[in-house]
Amino acid sequence: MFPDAGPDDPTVTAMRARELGRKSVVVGDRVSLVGDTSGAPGALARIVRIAERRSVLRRTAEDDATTAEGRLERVVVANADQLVIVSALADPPPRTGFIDRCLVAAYDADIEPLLCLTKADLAGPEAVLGYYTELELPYVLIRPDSDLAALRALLAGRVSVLVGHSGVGKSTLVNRLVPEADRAVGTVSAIGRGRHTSTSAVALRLPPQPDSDGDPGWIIDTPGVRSFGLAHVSAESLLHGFPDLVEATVDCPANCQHTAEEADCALDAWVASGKADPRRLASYRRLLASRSGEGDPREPERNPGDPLAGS
Ligand SMILES: Nc1nc2c(ncn2[C@@H]2O[C@H](COP(=O)(O)OP(=O)(O)OP(=O)(O)O)[C@@H](O)[C@H]2O)c(=O)[nH]1
Ligand SMILES: [Mg+2]
Repeated sequence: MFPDAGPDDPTVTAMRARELGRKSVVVGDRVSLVGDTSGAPGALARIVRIAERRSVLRRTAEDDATTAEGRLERVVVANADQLVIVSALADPPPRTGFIDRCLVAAYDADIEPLLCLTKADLAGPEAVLGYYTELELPYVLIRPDSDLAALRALLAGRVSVLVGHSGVGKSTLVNRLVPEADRAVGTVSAIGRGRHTSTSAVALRLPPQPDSDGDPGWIIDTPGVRSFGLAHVSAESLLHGFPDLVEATVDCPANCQHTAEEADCALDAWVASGKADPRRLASYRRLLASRSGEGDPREPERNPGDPLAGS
């Protein structure tokens, strides 16, 4: 029904047909085309059907579902198999609060997470990796001269989407993986923020590798985001982004909300006995609070003494 075009097939320009109504087409969608699919100059095809999506990665502008912004839900991509959470180790500095949000979104959408730590030439990964010790989270380290074979192996055979703050090096990485991609790359300002160089998401076919005859996969570059709002994720599902904490909650009283105000929440004892990092519990509770409108995801939420914690 939706055969894949091969690498040598022409690039077809298509527009959404009126019969699709208000349904929007997003990057990663598999579609049926009619009309001129020759790819010749000036040829225009029409998208008449969108296939059922295997996965949908969403984010909201804010965390609080009671506000208009919180209800503004954006589909980032469809049909991704892997969420590559790109975080620089410096310039801009890593924010585990942001990574935690991406992990929640990945588990919620049933997309496998991969942590990609860039700019490893500028700072070491120990602090970030230490925070995730309990989580069997796969990760790769990237520096300008690093060999990308391990990353290519993790990307092979699937559709991966890169997400991260502006300036962390997503497009730089895409250009290395797909030399003809020619994605614009930006600079990072003195305050350590990128300039939102990429303005739209683009899916690119990864090139075949000489030592492998399998499908090299697809990579989707996306514009940098300031926050990853989670208003669409239920309080229950938030916990799935914290597999190191989940187990403790079987000992919670019925209807425990797991907030710091809950006198008998079993998470406090779990952390106190060293079974999980207290910073992970603090991060989970910051997310819970933020969803009920007590925090603003756009502001770095820092814990005094924990420079990694912002989002
Ligand atoms: N030192 C160092 N700099 C890097 C590395 N990767 C990327 N950069 C630099 O970081 C800056 C931002 O890179 P981009 O690739 O534009 O970042 P981006 O994540 O695509 O940013 P947006 O499109 O704004 O979301 C550029 O100046 C890159 O040269 C790295 O591994 N080490
Ligand atoms: Mg970019």
